[in-house]
Formats: sequence, structure tokens, C-alpha cells
Amino acid sequence: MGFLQGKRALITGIASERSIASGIAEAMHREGAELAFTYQNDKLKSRVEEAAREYGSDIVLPLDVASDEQIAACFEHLGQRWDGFDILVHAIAFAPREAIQGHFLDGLTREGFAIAHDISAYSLAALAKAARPMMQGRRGAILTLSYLGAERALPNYNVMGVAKASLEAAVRYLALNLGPEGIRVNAISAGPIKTLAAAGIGGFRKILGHVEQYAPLRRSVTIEDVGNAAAFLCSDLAAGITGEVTYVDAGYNILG
Ligand code: 0WD
Repeated sequence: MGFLQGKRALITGIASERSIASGIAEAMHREGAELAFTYQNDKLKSRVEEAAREYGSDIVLPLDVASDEQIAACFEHLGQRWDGFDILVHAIAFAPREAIQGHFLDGLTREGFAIAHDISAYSLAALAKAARPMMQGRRGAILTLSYLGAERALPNYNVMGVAKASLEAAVRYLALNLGPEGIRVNAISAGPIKTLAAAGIGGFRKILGHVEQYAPLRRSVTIEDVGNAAAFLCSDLAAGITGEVTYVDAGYNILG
């Protein structure tokens, strides 16, 4: 029996089979969780429906986190299928392309800064708020994805690093406030993985090569590595862990 048997998980952020959310869905399904999915726009709908079918799920809901109406509608529709659920996976981030290339200030605009924070950080808190009533009284867990650029100044990551710092702070405040309700909130800080979102970051191939050469494990991580850690963190095996940022990065962050 899998260690997520009896758990229900809502998974956001699948944009392709390479998405980190796809690795998380795979691991959670393997461990016995029942899954529901969201897709950002019509272009992604059939892809996410296909992934859902693969995991025996027919709960596939539209969710663009930029829209308050879509957030409300998503949980209303989920409530028609599930009377409650245990796990919320937030695997969503976005910044305008010019904001994540080159000099921090060259690509900086008020609008780009606001969008990056809205989609990549505010959305975690907004989804937690909307999910809260359905996660009561059932040892729930919320998980998001961060990156080392939240705490170190890394070339090109720029405004996304600032937004990830906000995201990690949000994890701690959510953990503090939802802990008494039995809901844990954690982040995985993943090493670089070639996904659609990563392709937008300037110099990504170079970063990946650097990790493969210098990380203690002498390799980059996979969506399976992140998926397995995510499944653990959202399971009762991790019942004592909340408000944490856990590195799944082949040890890269420990380098001086
Ligand atoms: O190296 C990497 N790939 C790392 C990713 C290292 C460390 C962390 N992460 C994080 C990302 O910042 C993100 O938070 O992992 C999370 C998942 O990203 P991913 O799996 O690398 O990327 P991808 O497969 O592109 O999925 C992210 C998806 C979007 O994809 P695109 O590429 O189409 O923007 O986030 C979704 C969207 O499907 N997304 C949204 N979902 C709902 N509403 C929105 C939105 N407004 N914007 C983006």
C-alpha cells in the first residue's frame, strides 16, 4: 500500500510531461493518492486531460491564478466532486521574459515586477485561502516550488529571485497560521530542470552544466527526484515538518 493511500491531491502547474508538476503527479499516483488537476488555459487543456486520464482522474479544472473569479470557480467546482481534500500542489511561476534575462535593472518595470509577484508568490497565498475550507480537519499539506535564486543573487534570475523570496516568506507565514488547523505548508527548492518555464531564463544551459559539474552528486536533478520528495513532504510520514524549504538539488546549495 502506498504512503498516500486515502489522500486526495489537487495538482496545478502541468504544462507538459516535463513539468515538475508531472513528476509530482506520477509519484503521488504511485503512492496511492487520488488526483485532480488544473490547467492554465485552453491551449493546455487537452494535455492536462490526457495526463489526468493516465492517472485515472477525470477532475480537470481551468485555473488561471491571475483571476480571482477563476480561483473561486475552481474550488467551487472541486467541491462538487470532493467534500474535502488533503494536498495542494502549487507549481506555478511566471515573469515576463525580458525580466529574467541579463541586467536586473535593464529588464525591470513596475508591471513586470508586479506580474512576477502576483503569479509566482501571491498565488500561493490566494490558493491556500481558497482551499482552506476544504482542507479542514484532515492532516492537510500544501507544497510549492522555489529556487536558490530566492536567497542568493544569481545571474539572470532577477525579479523571479525576488518573487521566490516572497514565496518562501509566504510559506513560513502560511505554516504559522495554518498549523493550528492541522495544515502543513512547505517548499521544495529544486535544482535546475529543463522545462518550459526554465527555457525562459537567460543562460539556463550554462547553469545546468555548472550543476552537473560541481554539485556533490555530480548530476542535475530530475522531475522524479522532486516528485518523490514532494510525495513524502505531503504525506503523513512528514507530519512533523512545516514551514520548511527543502533542497532537492543534488546538494548544490551547500557549495561555498
Ligand atoms: O529549473 C526548474 N525548472 C525549476 C523550476 C527550478 C526550481 C523551481 N522551479 C519552479 C518554477 O519556478 C515553478 O514555480 O517549479 C515550478 C514549476 O515550473 P516548471 O515545472 O519548471 O515549469 P513549467 O512546466 O513551464 O510549468 C510552470 C507552469 C506554466 O507553464 P508555462 O511554461 O506555460 O508558463 O506554471 C503555470 C503554467 O502552466 N502557470 C500558471 N498557472 C496558472 N495561472 C500561470 C497562471 N497565471 N502562469 C504560469
